Amino acid sequence: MNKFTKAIVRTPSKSLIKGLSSANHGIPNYELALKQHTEYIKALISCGLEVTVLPPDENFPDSTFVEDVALLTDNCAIITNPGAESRKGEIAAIDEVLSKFYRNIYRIDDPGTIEAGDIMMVGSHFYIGLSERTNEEGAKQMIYILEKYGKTGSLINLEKVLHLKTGLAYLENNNLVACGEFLIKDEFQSFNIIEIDESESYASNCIWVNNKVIIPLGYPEAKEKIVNAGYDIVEVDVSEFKKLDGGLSCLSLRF
Ligand code: CIR
Repeated sequence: MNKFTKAIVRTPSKSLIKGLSSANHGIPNYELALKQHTEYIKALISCGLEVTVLPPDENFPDSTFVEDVALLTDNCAIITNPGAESRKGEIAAIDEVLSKFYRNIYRIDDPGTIEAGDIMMVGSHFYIGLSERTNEEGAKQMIYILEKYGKTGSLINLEKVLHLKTGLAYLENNNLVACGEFLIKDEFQSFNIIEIDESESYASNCIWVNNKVIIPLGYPEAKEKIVNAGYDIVEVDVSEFKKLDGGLSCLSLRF
C-alpha cells in the first residue's frame, strides 16, 4: 500500500474565473474558492501530509488544478504536457519545486500530450485514460518512463468524462470508486467496485490519503457507501472548483 507524506497545491489565482469549463456551471466566486482551498489544505494536513503551497499564477487560470502537470511516484517525477492549449505554460513553473523533492525528473514531449488527471495509480500499475487532453503518444511516453522504474501502464479509452479520475478513484485494498462509463469496463471488473450513482457522479473524484478518504461535501449516498467500505471520511466543500470541472484530486499532487 502507498503511504503519502507530502502534497503540493497551488493557491487559486484571481484569473480562476476564466478557467476552462465544459458546461455552463456558472463562474466561480474567487473569495469563496480561496476559502475552500484553505479548507482543502487543512484536510490534507489532517490526513498526515506536509503541504507545500505554491503562489497563485495569474497567467494560468487553471493552474490551481496542479495535479494535471505532473505525475509523482515513489522514485521519479514526470512533468506532463497538457493537452489544453491554455494550460501548456503551466509546466514551466512546476520544475523548480519538484527538484526540491526529486532527483529523477522526466518530461513528456510533443506530439505527446497528457494530463495527470488521466492517470490512476494502483500500486505499481498506472491506468492512463485516452481523452481529449491525453493522446496515445503521450501515454506511451509516460509508460516508457515508468517501465524504467519497474512499473507498468495500460490505456483506457474514455468516452464521456474529462479525465480518467473524473469518474474513478482507487482507495487501496482493491477498492475502486467508479461511476458511469467505468462501471462496465472489463479492465476494472476485478476490483471491489464502490458504485457511485450518476446523480452524485462528482463524488467519484475523491482521494485516498493514508486510509482516510477526502470526499466533496454534499453527496450523502456516496459518503455512506465509502463509510460502509470501512473508511474514515473528511468532507470538503469544493463547489467553486466544480464549476470548472475540477475535483478534489485535481487540486493537489500527493506523494
Ligand atoms: C480544465 O479543464 O483543465 C480545468 N478547468 C479542470 C481540470 C481538472 N483536473 C482534473 O480533473 N485532474
